[in-house]
Amino acid sequence: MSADLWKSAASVLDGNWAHDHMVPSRRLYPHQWSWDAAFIAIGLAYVNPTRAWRDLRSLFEAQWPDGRVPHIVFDPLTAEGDYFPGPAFWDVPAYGNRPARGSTGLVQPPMHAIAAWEVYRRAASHGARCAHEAGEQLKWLYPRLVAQQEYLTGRRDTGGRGLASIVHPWESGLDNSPSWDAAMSGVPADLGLLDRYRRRDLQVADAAHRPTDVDYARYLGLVINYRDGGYEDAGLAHRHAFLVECPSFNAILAAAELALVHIAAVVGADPMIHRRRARRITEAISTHLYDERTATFRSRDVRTGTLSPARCVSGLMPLLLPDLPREQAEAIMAEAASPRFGLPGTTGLPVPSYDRTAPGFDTLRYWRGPIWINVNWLLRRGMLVHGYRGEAEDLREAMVRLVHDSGHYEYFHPETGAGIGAPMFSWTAALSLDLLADRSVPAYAKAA
Ligand code: 2M8
Repeated sequence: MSADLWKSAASVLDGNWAHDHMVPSRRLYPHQWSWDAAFIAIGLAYVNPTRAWRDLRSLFEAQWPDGRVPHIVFDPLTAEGDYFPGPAFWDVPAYGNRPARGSTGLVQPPMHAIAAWEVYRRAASHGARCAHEAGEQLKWLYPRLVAQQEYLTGRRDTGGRGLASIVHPWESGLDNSPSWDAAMSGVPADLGLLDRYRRRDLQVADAAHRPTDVDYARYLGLVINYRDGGYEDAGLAHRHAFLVECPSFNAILAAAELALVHIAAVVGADPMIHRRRARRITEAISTHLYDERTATFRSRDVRTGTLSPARCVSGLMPLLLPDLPREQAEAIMAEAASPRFGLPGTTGLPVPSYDRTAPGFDTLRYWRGPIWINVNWLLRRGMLVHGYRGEAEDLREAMVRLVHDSGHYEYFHPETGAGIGAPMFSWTAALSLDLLADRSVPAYAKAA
């Protein structure tokens, strides 16, 4: 089974390479996406490390002067009509040596330091010459990764609590998650926008899987508001209808600082700064995003100060952090094992994106129920960080089995395991390679 899966994963990645970057999916997502590039690099490291570094570099070559790494880098060779909202809708001005309309102005979870460190670790295991070459790549990336972190922990700390806020659900990567429903209910939905602009996703994907028109109108309205304010972050609290602190986004932000501890040591920078920052963000997550009453992590609406009532897979992601208090790590494991998520021990499947027992659990609509490989990969990493080796191994096997049986789909039906969304999806293929190679323990895991 593993030889077949390895071959098919490598061939998906071959097929999705577009001159200097990887597309998540040829039809549905024909540009470069930020956090996809990170997950993809982790897998490419096994089959084509040159492309893994190239993909990360292509993304960071589009970094804005303020440090933000755009959530989509547009491929000038892809037609405007092949993705909506495309370059003209975002209308990003030229910056640095980049032409106008080259990217979006939003961000995605900063997975890239983790990816860079994993690609480096893989290269370094091949001897001194490979380690040296990979070290040169890290030297180029390091200041850019630091600038990305500083943007997110600085300008994006709109709540002043030491956490990064997202200004749009798309920034979470968990786009349509019920985690945003409460905050989104306060965002005006101008359905007229959908007369003016045609949704491209509905032409290439099943409407039952995609966000509703009301949600889509809100998504567009939020982009327009941010765009018309020049993508400026100052004063957002007074002029933007959606500001949320997400436990998954912030857990990745802190885990990135932990990866930077290692990267800094390789490039001759000070690792301690990153250690301290990781602790500070972990503390802020632990203090502000944990609901004592239900023993779960939730997203916080910065505008109202309230925690979301929805229990989503994002609430399991703080397990990535080794400094999380023990009782909170145990609470995450209890939540993951409960019928709400049902670790593979009970279902045979990886965990779904939303609470299986919630009335709004939707087996098809993306991020509102289906299983995604990237968040399960992160959950397994968290299990290894905290020494839950048996559970981590069960989850690894469940992911490998699922992709082997159903294919490299974008996501999977949480009851039958059938593949849904885009086929030949890059991060599913890339992370399958990593799961097959089973390099297990992240460098910063707690000693057993
Ligand atoms: C999905 O998001 C895009 C918008 O960015 C979309 O729906 O068009 C999400 O699953 C996101 O996490 C992912 O990065 C992107 C590309 O795979 O698709």
